[in-house]
Amino acid sequence: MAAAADSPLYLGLDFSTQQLKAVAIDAGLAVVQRNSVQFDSELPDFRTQGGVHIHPDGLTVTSPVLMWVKALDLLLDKLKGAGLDFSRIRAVSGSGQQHGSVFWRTGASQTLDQLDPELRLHQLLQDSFSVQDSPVWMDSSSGRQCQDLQAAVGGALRLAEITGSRAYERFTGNQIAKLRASRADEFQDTERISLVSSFAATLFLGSYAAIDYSDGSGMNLLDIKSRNWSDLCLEATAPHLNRLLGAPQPSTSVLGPVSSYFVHRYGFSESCMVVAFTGDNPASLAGMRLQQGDVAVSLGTSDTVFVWIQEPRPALEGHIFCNPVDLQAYMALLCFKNGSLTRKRIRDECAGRSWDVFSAALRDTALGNGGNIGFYFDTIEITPPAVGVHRFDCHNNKVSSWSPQVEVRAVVEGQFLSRRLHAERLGYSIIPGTRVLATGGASSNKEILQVLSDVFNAPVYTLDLADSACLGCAYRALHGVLAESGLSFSDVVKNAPEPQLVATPHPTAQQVYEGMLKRFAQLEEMVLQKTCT
Ligand code: XUL
Repeated sequence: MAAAADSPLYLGLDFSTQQLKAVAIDAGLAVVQRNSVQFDSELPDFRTQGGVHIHPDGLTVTSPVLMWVKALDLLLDKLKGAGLDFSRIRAVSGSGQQHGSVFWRTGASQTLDQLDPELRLHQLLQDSFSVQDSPVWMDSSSGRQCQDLQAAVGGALRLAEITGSRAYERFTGNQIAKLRASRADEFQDTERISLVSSFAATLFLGSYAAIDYSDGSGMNLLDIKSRNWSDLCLEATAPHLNRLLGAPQPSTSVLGPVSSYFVHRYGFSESCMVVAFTGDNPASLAGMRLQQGDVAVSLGTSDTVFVWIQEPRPALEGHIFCNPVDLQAYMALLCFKNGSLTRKRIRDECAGRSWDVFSAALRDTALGNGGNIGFYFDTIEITPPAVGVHRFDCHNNKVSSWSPQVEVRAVVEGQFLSRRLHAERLGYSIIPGTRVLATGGASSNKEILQVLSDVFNAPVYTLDLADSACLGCAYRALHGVLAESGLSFSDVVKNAPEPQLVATPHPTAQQVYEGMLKRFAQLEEMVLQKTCT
């Protein structure tokens, strides 16, 4: 049933690397508007490629902060032009690419407080940033600061135990430390540091928005257990950082009403609330409506795995973040560089460049592949840091080749055993009711998903969500205003479209893969020792 023309709406935004997106939903969770602004093509003056500038050193990667501000001006105009009645919006929330940072110049809070609705945000805020080119998640120029931080806190594992991750160059604390050392004057002239998410919330709020626990977990600064800044990490990063960051807050917090600028310029209601913005990965978890026991596997150029975790065990690989929808829980994020390109290479070499032949090979070979196990790291892998192709027979002996059909099954089984092994190492466990949610390009291949289902011994569902982060934020906006009446996030989104069941595990799957997983772990250890020497 269509919602009444004046019924409430909830707006979700996503400031991602290449574009700014918006989704508006009604209280029945139906999408009523979608819109976006592409940075490269719609804001060409900023001369970005893929939304970023890669600096001559090849390591430094930044985005112009004013491009993001201008994109918001443009997006709101587009939404208005498309007929969105802003007065119906009860709450807005959003997400940003994780780890990126925004440096507000001294005096910017006063500017934010008195925004003139006759002018555009990018005109009003052009002098409000001490650093014009914001470091983004693709930056890898802070290696030195990572080493310093790990040394200061007592090693990589200790840092992971405190913050959920060992030091990563893209993590914000290390970017802040680098900026403080390399651009002391700009740093000195900074009154507040935001993440991309809290910067975007700040624009709506007209005052500095808190960093939320979940996105804050991607900084190497937050103690994920106490959910407060770690003094040890702050001190090792920069002086007075506590003051520059402000206190972190739950990701479900209602931060306050939109600023009068939005009321007067766009006709937002004075009572429209801003719900804390968060990182794009936590927001995707909300968009996919992940629950305890579920695992989301995105099968793209690289494969990404998200899991809901109750008892985290931070390690030297992967990341643990505070959970964006449940204050007691956590989420883990794992990235695997060798995903679809590797599957495609094996398809080309062993299946005559045909996905149909590749699928037939999966159908015609037995679960467990006769005990053969393969590791396919065409490029140096992130999880685990190994390289090369390594094949082992059922006696753990190295072999140099297999029949094309065995090779096809080996690449897919090996990849999914690895996804499961590394998720379990961070504290994930399969429980009754576990669902595997598959997204991304390869999620349209039924035979690949059957192997996924068998290896995880759980049903696999697919989700057609091109904009899970954005939709997740529209859900989070709705939850923000309903949470006060005690409703959990899962209560609020229970009527969202259900994912589609595409594969259920074979009756022998558990028996086959339990043992295989143990062997896989031992063999991976051997591969790692070989490639690290
Ligand atoms: C996660 C990460 C990326 C960005 C992409 O740690 O760096 O997924 O969030 O926007």
